Amino acid sequence: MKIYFAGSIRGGRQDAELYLRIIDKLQSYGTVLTEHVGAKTLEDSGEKNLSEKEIHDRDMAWLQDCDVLVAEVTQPSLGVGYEIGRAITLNKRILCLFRPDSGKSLSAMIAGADTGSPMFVVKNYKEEEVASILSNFLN
Ligand code: 6K6
Repeated sequence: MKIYFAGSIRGGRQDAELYLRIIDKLQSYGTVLTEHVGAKTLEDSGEKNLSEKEIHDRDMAWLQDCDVLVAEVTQPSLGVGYEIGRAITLNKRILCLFRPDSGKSLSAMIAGADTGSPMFVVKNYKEEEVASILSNFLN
């Protein structure tokens, strides 16, 4: 299975270590195309020499190629919202993970897109629930 993981980059890196832990769990289900989203520093990601167009075009190619999109949506990010919208149009299965304990409110455009279909699932979660949520969604 090819998994596209989306998480905030320019929207703010507060949750980067959590992204790494989620990516680590996702790797037991298949290939995570976007490991760099959990990178500790931009230098670690090895991406600093790519132009913005190269990043956009490569990420869109990966999005087309993936089987599922898993997005951590607690830290608001224009890029993650854009990826979710594009993935809906591409008919990809999508799991959005949101932590209510953060005190943030999820955009109605994401929360309201969950109509009960297995193609688009929004889960309010605590970190200890990640393993079982991923297992339910990916198995
Ligand atoms: C730095 C660190 C990791 O990557 C970089 C270089 N920039 C990007 N590289 C790859 N994907 C990116 C980059 N910037 C944004 N994205 C994509 O948009 C990712 O797939 C994220 O899910 C999403 C983050 O968007 P912003 O608006 O928070 O940056």
